[in-house]
Amino acid sequence: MKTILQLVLGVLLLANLFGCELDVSPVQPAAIASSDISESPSVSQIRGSASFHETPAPPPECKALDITDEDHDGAAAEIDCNDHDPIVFPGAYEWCDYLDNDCNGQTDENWQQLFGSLIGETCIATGQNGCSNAGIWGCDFSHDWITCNATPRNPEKEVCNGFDDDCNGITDTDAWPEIGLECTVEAEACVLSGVWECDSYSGLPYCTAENKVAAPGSCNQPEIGD
Ligand SMILES: [Ca+2]
Ligand SMILES: [Ca+2]
Ligand SMILES: [Ca+2]
Ligand SMILES: [Ca+2]
Repeated sequence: MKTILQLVLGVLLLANLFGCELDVSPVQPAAIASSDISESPSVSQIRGSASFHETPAPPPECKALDITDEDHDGAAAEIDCNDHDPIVFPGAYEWCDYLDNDCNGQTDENWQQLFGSLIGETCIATGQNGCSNAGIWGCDFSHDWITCNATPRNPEKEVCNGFDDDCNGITDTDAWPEIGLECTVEAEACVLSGVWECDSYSGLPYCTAENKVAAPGSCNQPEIGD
C-alpha cells in the first residue's frame, strides 16, 4: 500500500515540476483489490493489474504549456506571425510602423484607412523665404501618427550647382549670369570654344573649352574633344 501511494505522489510531483495541473484521479484504495495488497505486488505487476488506474495521459491543457514563445508576448509561435517581435502578435495594436502588428495579413490597415490617400505621396516642407524641401508622407517616429519626412530649409548662399540655393526663384544665373553662354579659351595659339557650366567639385562656373586640347601646331585642325 505504501508503495502505491508513493507512486501516485511521485506522478503528481512530476506533473507539478512540469507546470501541469494534471487531472489525475489518484489511486483509490478501494479500487485495488485486497488480494493485490496482500500479495505485495511489484510495480510492474500493479501496472498490469486491471484494478489499478493507469496514470492518465496529460490533458490538452498540459500539452499547451509546452509551447514556444520566443518574444514573450504571450502568443505561441504557432499563432504569432513574428515570434521574434513582441509588438507583433494576434490582437496587437496596429501601429503605424510598416509592420502587420496584429497578424491579420494587412499592414497598417487602420492608418491606410485614415490616411491612405496621403501615405507615400509627395509632401513639401517650407522654411524661410519660401525655401522648401520635398519629402514623402509616412509614419512618424511615435508610430502613432503620420508625418511629412521633409525638413524645411532656409536660404543659403548661391552655389553653382544647378540648384536655387537662396530660394529667389533663379538657379545659379543670379550669381553667374554667364552660365549657359558660350566661352572661349586660348591654347597653342588657337581659340577653343565652349560653354560656361557649373563645376560640381568647386561649386564655381568654368568654361568647358578648358577641357579641350588644340591640335599641335595648327589652329585650323579640328579641336580634339569635340
Ligand atoms: Ca503596423
Ligand atoms: Ca494588420
Ligand atoms: Ca545654386
Ligand atoms: Ca538662386
